[in-house]
Amino acid sequence: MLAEQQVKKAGFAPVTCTCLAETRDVLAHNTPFLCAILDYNLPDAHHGEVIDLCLSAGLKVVVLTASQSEKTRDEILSKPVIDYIPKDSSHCIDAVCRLIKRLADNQGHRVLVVDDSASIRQRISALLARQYLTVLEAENGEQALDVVEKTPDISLVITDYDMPKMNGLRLVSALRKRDTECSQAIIGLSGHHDSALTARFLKAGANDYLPKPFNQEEFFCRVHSCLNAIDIEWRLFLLANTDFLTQLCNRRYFFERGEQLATEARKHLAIIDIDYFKRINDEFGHHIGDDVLVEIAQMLADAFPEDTVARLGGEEFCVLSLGDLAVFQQSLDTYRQSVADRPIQVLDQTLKVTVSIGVDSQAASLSRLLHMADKALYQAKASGRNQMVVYQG
Ligand code: GH3
Ligand code: MG
Repeated sequence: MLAEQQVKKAGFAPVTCTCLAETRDVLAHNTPFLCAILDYNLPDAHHGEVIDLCLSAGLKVVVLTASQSEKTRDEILSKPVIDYIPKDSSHCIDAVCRLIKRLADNQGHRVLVVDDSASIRQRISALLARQYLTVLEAENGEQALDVVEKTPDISLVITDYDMPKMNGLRLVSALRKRDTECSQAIIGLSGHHDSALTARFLKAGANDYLPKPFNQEEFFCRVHSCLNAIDIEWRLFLLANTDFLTQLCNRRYFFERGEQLATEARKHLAIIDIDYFKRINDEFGHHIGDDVLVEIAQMLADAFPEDTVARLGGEEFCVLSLGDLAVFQQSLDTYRQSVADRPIQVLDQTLKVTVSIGVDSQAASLSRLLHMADKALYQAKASGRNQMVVYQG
């Protein structure tokens, strides 16, 4: 019952069974489950029979057991279960909750397995797939870099050391050299019994190292701790770089992105400012004003999926584009028109909102682009609002 409460508290919807027969009844309904948390010893099944039952129903299985025997542990781990958790203290329920959460979060992660041995790749991939991870494979470092280039959202790379073309250490260094927003966690592997290899992998930038052959439990623990670290890193990145209200990039991200694009020869920048926004707040209240900001921001993000779209502050937004200038200006004007044409529905209110837009594409630096676009925006406001002005130097 404690387990049920804790699992619920962690945000999941458990179905509990107290014996093998009841488990059979529940499975007969074909309900999709994230996983099954099984007690090895049930009143009508003392030898882990429920494990085979759930595995044969295609469920991911985590086993809890009070048994301290090595034999039981080995027997459980010889089956394709996700994990084995000893019931040695009340903390085991915390471990179960952490594991379920990890499994649920794993569904959004891709892992790249790099090894020149097809059978080892296959074995590691099968272990990872058992944990809801999406697995990609490469035969050597060169191929791995190619896969990472084409698949930017890989969270973890597990790489062997000794491979043709590019070995694991060179791959780690090359991955760490890449200048991307979110880096991958890396685990090095090797069958060499060279004690210096651990330090060499870690110094090259790997997060962890495992000698081959490895123990399955240890492997999962290390994979989980890497993915936990990646999740925290990503959450912090989003917190630091996203505007809380509109979920657009924030001012800080925008200026950092501007720095990264400093050497790009062709950049265009637009400042979008809601017209008479203060009146909306005054007339309908701040919360309706907030809803309008969210709606206008969403429309802007949808209109410029390829560009950097940010909330600069207040009711002022910004788009930084590297694309074709004529297409950019046309898209901005289409956006302006669609805002004007589409009354915004918030609660029981229908509001007419317009935006003014200032654009510059001549200045070289981000600060000059902003300055010129701001001048153009001022002109758009002074000429009656609901219009776009391109700065003419
Ligand atoms: P203009 O057409 O000249 O741009 O007039 P305006 O009323 O849009 O501009 P002004 O700068 O006078 O007012 C902007 C208002 O935006 C004032 C401020 O209270 C409001 N504002 C800034 N941030 C937020 C926010 O996060 N939520 C809400 N609801 N209002 C905000
Ligand atoms: Mg305004």
